[in-house]
Amino acid sequence: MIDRQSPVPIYFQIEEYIKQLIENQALKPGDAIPSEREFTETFQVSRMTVRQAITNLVNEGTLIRLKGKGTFISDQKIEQPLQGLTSFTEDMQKRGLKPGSRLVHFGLIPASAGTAHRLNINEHDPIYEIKRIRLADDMPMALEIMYLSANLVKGLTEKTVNQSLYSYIEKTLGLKIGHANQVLESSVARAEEAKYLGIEKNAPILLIQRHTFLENGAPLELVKSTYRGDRYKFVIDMKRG
Ligand code: 16G
Repeated sequence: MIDRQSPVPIYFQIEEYIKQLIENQALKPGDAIPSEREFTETFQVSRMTVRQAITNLVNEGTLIRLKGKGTFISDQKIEQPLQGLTSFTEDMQKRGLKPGSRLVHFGLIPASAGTAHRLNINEHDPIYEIKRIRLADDMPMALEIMYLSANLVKGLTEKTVNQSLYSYIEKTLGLKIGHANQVLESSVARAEEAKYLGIEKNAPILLIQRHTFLENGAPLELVKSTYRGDRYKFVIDMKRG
């Protein structure tokens, strides 16, 4: 399996070998990989070389090292395309995952000056403030905090926001969602986010802020989403010129 004549470094060949095992599903997410000793014996290479290969795979997120337990295959990250204005429910369904929500907070409050400005309503107009954990196959993926004008998105209840909000807006209310501005930033989980997402405090997260508009130009929602850095990667196709 290891080609000592090859100009490809041996540690890199070991990395490729482990990746192959994952691709062939000989090793699945959550499985432990063989110990450093087993690798050195199988490949007849130094422990340093094996360690280098494993460290590289840990650093790129393919493997995860758990103190005192060993090294395991990480869960595959969800690839989220950046083009296309889709809902969480649609994104999960496309991947064959079961979408879900766990409502953390639902309130009807008066808009602050800043939120009113961004939603193009008057200060103190009623807005919904909704916080929900988004689930894929019952696993927490993201935490969303959103603000919507109650005079535009009428009749929201705790029950409706446990299902797809976009479906309620489009199918029940007959509003047409047009476009959104989105900003992505990297950050680390604060205590509250860590608790809701089931990750360690200070674990890497992706912060996404979306400002969505209807086709007629009216601002629809202000959303701040916190995505788990260990479960998500964002991809985009780019054209030159
Ligand atoms: C996504 C959107 C959010 C939208 C929600 C609707 C991002 C960053 N956010 O989470 O703005 O409100 O989908 O999802 O993509 P739903 O229709 O499943 O409720």
